[in-house]
Amino acid sequence: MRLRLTFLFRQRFTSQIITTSLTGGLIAGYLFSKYKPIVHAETDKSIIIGERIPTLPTYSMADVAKHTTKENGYWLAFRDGVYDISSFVESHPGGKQILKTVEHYRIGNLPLGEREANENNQEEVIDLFQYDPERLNAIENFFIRSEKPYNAETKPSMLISSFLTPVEKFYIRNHMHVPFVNINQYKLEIGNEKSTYSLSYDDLKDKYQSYTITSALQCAGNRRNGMNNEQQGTVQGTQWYVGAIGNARWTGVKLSDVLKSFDLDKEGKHIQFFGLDCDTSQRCYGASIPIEKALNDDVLIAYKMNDEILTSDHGYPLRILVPGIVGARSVKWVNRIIVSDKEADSHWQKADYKVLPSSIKQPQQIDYDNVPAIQELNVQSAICYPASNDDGNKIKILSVKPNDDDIKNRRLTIKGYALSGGGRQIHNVQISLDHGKTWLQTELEQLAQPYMRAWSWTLWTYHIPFNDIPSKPFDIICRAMDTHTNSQPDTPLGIWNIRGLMNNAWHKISLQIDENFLKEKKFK
Ligand SMILES: Nc1nc2c(c(=O)[nH]1)N[C@H]1C(S)=C(S)[C@@H](COP(=O)(O)O)O[C@H]1N2
Ligand SMILES: [Mo]
Repeated sequence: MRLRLTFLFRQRFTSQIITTSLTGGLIAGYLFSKYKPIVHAETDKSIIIGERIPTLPTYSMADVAKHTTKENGYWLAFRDGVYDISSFVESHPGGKQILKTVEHYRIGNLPLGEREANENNQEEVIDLFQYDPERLNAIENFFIRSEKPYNAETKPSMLISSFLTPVEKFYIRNHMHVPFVNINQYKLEIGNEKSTYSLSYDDLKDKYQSYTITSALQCAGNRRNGMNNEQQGTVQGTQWYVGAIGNARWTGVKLSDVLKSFDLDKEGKHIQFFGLDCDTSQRCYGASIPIEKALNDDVLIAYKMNDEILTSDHGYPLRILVPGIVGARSVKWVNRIIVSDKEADSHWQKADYKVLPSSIKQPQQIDYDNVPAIQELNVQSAICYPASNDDGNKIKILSVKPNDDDIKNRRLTIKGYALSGGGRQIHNVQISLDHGKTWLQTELEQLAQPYMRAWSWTLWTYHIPFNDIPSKPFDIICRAMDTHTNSQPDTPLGIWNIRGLMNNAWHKISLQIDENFLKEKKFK
């Protein structure tokens, strides 16, 4: 019977199924990949499939294993839940209907700990990434660091080619899959321990005033690759070069307006955000920010990026946008906002995205509760032009052919970005051609931004006269200072941490003027 069933479901759901070992899991796996949390048809209460329900009886995996025939019925275990799917097996209605009704088959819970002990017998047979969008022209715009989950950084020359980063060139940092969203069922839940309110997508857009801010977003892991060194070791995580950053116009409603409208601004220390992207154990991406930040600054529940509806990679339908703070807190696909005395109980708030002491060589070696979560960004700058279209992490010495404009003006143009955290404006950006002995002031392109609300990045340009350029390989270094005279460290040695976070050491590129150009154009 088991074999026949498997076959039956394979036929129906082939595209969703990768592997299986148990019939029940096939169904459950398929069931749960789509709607999280599922809206219960009758009670209209949000429930999470497989979550422990204290009022139900307990059955062991051994009990479950006895129910695999028509006579005894068909049971299955999924997460902490035990299900009797006999009637389902008799009638096997179509997929959509099953999705809505799976918890109707619920009869009990596994004993505490059995789920973990039997994880191998409870199967997850879904391609969580089935809703990841097609990404057109990705290779043109990005260095793709991983496909599943999708992590792609903007090529440096593209970064500085416009003040606002076009959506299709904006870096994408996904810790898991892109979740499925049914906008008609979508609800944003907002609450605290006592009460929970909910808003539909249209409610949110219609009932609150909209705001637009220009803000950079930068991953705390941007420039991680530059932290690897021989003395201290290779850092762990996605090996970003300088492109896990972008600058965009974000439109949405103020988080503070929404909190105030439900009287949720009076108590609590942290505002927690959770996304619809959850792993197979129902752990969803989540992060939190201090309530002071949420109430006083331009923190948005955003629905537009550069005046267009958010794309699925950037968090459709709604994402949080916390300006001045590391990207990790700007939760995408947000569907739950919780006011609490505690930080979000998620891996990314409680363990990852923390700068550990340099003595820690394995992240497991530390009690994370003693290390604060990163919030505000530090002062940062990077050189983005000239740059190669090949992976910035691999280029040792870049061969540069000056463009026509530069030839006419007998100069080499250098461009890059700078940014600081917490709304601090960039005060200056300088470059050095002699390893930091002397510094040259660059020209800044920046917005006039309100005091302590400088969320946007600053682009900068410097023209090096041909006469000042050596004919052999040479280095260019850049560094920025913000209005609080925070500056960047000269090397990553003093800020090295095993997860390679918050690298803001002076950025250096090594280059050489193209040999043929040197010969042809009488460079000097
Ligand atoms: N739900 C959810 N939100 C998320 C993430 C995620 O994986 N899931 N990644 C975070 C991280 S680490 C960063 S740097 C930014 C990246 O936003 P972007 O992909 O729109 O550039 O989103 C943040 N929000
Ligand atoms: Mo990030």
